[in-house]
Amino acid sequence: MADYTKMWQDLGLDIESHEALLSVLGKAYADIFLVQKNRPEGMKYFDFVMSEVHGLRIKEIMDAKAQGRIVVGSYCTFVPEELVLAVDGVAVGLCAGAEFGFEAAETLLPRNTCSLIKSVFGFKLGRVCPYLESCDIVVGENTCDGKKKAYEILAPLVKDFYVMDMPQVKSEMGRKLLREEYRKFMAKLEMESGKEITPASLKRGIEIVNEKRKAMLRLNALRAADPTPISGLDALLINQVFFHDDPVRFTDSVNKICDELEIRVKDHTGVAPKGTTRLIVSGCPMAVPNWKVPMLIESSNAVIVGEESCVGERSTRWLTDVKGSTIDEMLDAIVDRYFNIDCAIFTPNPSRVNHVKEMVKDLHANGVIHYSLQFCQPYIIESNPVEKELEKSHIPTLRLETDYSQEDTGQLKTRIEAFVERLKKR
Ligand code: BJ8
Repeated sequence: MADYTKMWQDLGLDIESHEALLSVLGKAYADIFLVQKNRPEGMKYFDFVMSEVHGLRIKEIMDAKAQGRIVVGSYCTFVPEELVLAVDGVAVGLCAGAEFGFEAAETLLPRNTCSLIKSVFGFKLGRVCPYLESCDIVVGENTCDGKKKAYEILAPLVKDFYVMDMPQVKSEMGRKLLREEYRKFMAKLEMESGKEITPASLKRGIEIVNEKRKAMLRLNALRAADPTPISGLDALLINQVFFHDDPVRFTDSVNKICDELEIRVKDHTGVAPKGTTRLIVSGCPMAVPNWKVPMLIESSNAVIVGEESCVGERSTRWLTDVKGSTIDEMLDAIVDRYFNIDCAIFTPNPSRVNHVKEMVKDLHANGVIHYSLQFCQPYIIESNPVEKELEKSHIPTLRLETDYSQEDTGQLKTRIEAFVERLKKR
């Protein structure tokens, strides 16, 4: 990587802590990803993106800012990239997947806060995230109680923190609320960017994001093959890069790897032998660099073939209808698309478990690992009925609850191995 110290200094990063973080991440990446066997050639692009994730990509974002484009960061898949693109902005997902700065975070938050939220604070207080520091607007959404209360404390620490309210029920009123919030967000984007959203610019934003999602749907479908042509770790990585990369270049790179995977499927080439135990992971999102559980699963004679998660299918499913020609029609189509997202903050939330069942069937999975972050009430509470419903449909399920530390890896590995053994005996 070139020397980006000056750029990081200008962004106000703590250079020493940032270097330390990058060196830990670089080593973890090499130990987890680069040691995998039979990786598709197309993963080289994503390896490159990861090697430059705080370098070249940030440089591109700074160049975009210099050209007058705004940068909008978010912590949730409910924030529509289509709208940001409609003002020619740059949308970035703000990663919160590392156990960094938790001690500082716990001076502001209770200890029993989920790791994802603590990581948001750790990155901010430790000044180690160039994405967060380059944002013109940071959007916080009123989803789970942990996030919405934590955002009250985060808001004064961030340059322009914008709160988006969120429905909790899939009702007509809920839909109206989401539409109104998206409309208000459009006005905010127009004000900050100084650019008007036109039918043409909104359509363009929708089309770019649809293409990105189509590429991901193509990738997901290819994982139905046995042997599976790509590891769950690599697929997760692509899902994580989904939130940072330039959308057009990302789409192109995913389609390229899909071309390669199609040939692999035809040739019966896979990352693990045919008949390897196949698992779906369902639950909380795994933001970069949260790779712990997938790494444990795939080193236990199993392969992950799908992610029912916001870093996974909840972000990539459903395209936005492009038929509309007015802003109102297109906004309705965007609301229709996003209102499908079956996050556990919704009550009730039956479509989520139904989709897990569909994924098991379509991807020929042998079982499901339900992944919850400790202290995440929505997903932990929902894991019980989800497990019951899946077991009723004869889908073996293992519920895991963990955090970002490495302390429980031995215990998790033992449970995962026992689960994989149980599946093999069926
Ligand atoms: S749409 S899943 S990205 S809210 S793990 S912070 S839920 S206590 S992240 Fe999410 Fe949007 Fe929903 Fe998706 Fe709270 Fe749970 Fe922590 Fe979580």
